[in-house]
Amino acid sequence: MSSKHFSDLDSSALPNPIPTDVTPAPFDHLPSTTTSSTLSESEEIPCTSSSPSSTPPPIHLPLSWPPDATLSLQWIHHLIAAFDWSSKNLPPSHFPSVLPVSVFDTLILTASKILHKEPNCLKILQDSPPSSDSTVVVVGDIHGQFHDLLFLLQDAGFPSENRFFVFNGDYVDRGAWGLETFLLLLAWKVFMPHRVFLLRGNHESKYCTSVYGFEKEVLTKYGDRGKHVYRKCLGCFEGLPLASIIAGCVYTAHGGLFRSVSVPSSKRSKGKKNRRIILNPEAKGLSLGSLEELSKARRSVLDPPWEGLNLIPGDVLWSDPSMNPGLSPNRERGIGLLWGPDCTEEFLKKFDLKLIIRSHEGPDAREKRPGLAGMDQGYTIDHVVDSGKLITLFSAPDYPQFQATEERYKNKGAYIVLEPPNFDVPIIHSFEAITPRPKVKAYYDFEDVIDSDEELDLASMATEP
Ligand SMILES: [Mn+2]
Repeated sequence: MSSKHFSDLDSSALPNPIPTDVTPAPFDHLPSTTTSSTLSESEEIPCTSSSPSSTPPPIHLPLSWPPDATLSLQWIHHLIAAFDWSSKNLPPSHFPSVLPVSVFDTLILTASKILHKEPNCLKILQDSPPSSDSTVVVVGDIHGQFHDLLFLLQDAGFPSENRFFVFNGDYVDRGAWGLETFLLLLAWKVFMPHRVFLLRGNHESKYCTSVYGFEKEVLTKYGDRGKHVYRKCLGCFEGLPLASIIAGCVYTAHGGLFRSVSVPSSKRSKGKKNRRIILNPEAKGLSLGSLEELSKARRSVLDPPWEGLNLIPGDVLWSDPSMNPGLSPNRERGIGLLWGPDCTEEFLKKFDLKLIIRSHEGPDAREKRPGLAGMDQGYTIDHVVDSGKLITLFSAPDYPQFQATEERYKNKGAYIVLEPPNFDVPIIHSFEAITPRPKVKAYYDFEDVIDSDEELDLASMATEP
């Protein structure tokens, strides 16, 4: 395969001068500090960034798959530098000159094979005792804000033997670099499949990506091959696991808790091998689902259903916490549940957990949730109960990228670090958005599309093939 230095590219096609000697600096414009805090200490402690990783060598474009078919840290450095550079210097339609369809195909196929084999609920650091210096970084919604993700990775430190990452979904939509974001995370998954874990968000679906920009982004970036690329992305979304349990004590999922879809059958068949499961999908008699039920749910669906028998994936991806007790249908969203502090306590206690980390609500959503805190610091502590806590974590600062009003939320993003020995005291790092953000056009009509994901158009989902 032929490869070029940046300087070999056809400069007439490019809006900005081509750098001649490209030693990319993917982490320019970094804010100088972040803040971190633990739940037990309310004062803010300056967070020292880990030292920058070794400077990558000059990049050759287009990128090619490694000849020995094994991804390396250097390849990921190249991918980061190439995406960062192209996002600032190339029109979106030139994306195949950075990552050809053939390389995309190999990356997504390799990642999909790994992801599809993973269980619905990943057990992280559970089977073997973690080494004393293992940490886990948990990340919330990113929504195509690629440069903010680069900052987060630099600030938290890259995934490594001792640094696990759990991403809580919503990689794409709204922001202009969902493809770069998702592909970078897939590359990390392929490179370190037992250290990097990618959970599904509600936006990793056909419905959301057709409304909030990712489909159009892919069609714009890959032109006549765009439909093929989009289809492959949807197939990969279907394979993403739904939840994780970290060190036996922290449950993470994009939306959160979920209903039980089965009730124990009558005494007659109790204890028998052929014990029957009676499905109970009706809203009446809603009860909290178990981890066993979660493990049995069928997650390979383009749009998790809001009715019928397979409700657990939709709940896990779409539900929200509430200050009102009990479980109830999530009428604002049209899918999923609302659950109260009593449900958080029941879930934590039943499964011997200390913490729930969920995402899914940004500053726009929180504006409409009286009783729940705003998202200006990138996280909120929603429930504090006897057995532990429920935290909402949102990692897209200055969100959404495109807004119809001058006034912005100016929210920080945040990520959480869990440390040994117990992994149950979250250390929260809040960070500012990268400025300036490269100027690009939105891939959806952000002036018309509603702010948060409320009022899901169920009718249009129902007609999807
Ligand atoms: Mn979401």
